[in-house]
Amino acid sequence: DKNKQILVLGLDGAGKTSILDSLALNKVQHSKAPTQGFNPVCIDIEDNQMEFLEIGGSEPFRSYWEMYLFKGLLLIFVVDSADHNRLPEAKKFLHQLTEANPILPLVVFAHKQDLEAAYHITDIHEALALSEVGNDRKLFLFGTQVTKNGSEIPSTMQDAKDLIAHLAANVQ
Ligand SMILES: Nc1nc2c(ncn2[C@@H]2O[C@H](COP(=O)(O)OP(=O)(O)OP(=O)(O)O)[C@@H](O)[C@H]2O)c(=O)[nH]1
Ligand SMILES: [Mg+2]
Repeated sequence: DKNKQILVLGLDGAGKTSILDSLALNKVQHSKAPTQGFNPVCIDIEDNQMEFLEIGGSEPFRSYWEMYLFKGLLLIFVVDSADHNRLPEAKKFLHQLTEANPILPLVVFAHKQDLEAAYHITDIHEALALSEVGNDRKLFLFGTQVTKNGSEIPSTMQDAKDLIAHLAANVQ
């Protein structure tokens, strides 16, 4: 369905814009400002144009997340792996979304793996209770990071990009 988008959600500061801009350029690009509302980004992947839609993670914008679920081909949920205090909050929102749509494929980015305090993906899996997000759902978890502006994106992000393209082509 050409009108459907890949939704990119997660708490403010998790790294959504930085991830999208880096995936679009294939070079690390840190975001310069928090997203105020909506941030649509088109990314070319293997001859296909894919439309991503980030919705800002600050409180005023979170009420829109669930409303846009129906437009989602798949959900990318980004967490700051080093922001331990807010993982329970991230989990709460993620579970609200997954309960609202029990089949939407889910790709979790355990982001900011470069930070000393970052939790390993196994701890993120636990903290977000990913084993409880539904048996009928495709679920993937990547440890990701963007470091120096202009550097190559890490291979796990390239892998994630390829997987997202594959999923988007196969779920309707
Ligand atoms: N150390 C580190 N910092 C990162 C990484 N990715 C993003 N950041 C920083 O985290 C901050 C927030 O990044 P954004 O991409 O704006 O986060 P966001 O999820 O889009 O936030 P909102 O738009 O407010 O919802 C910025 O200062 C980024 O430079 C990363 O992998 N490692
Ligand atoms: Mg943003």
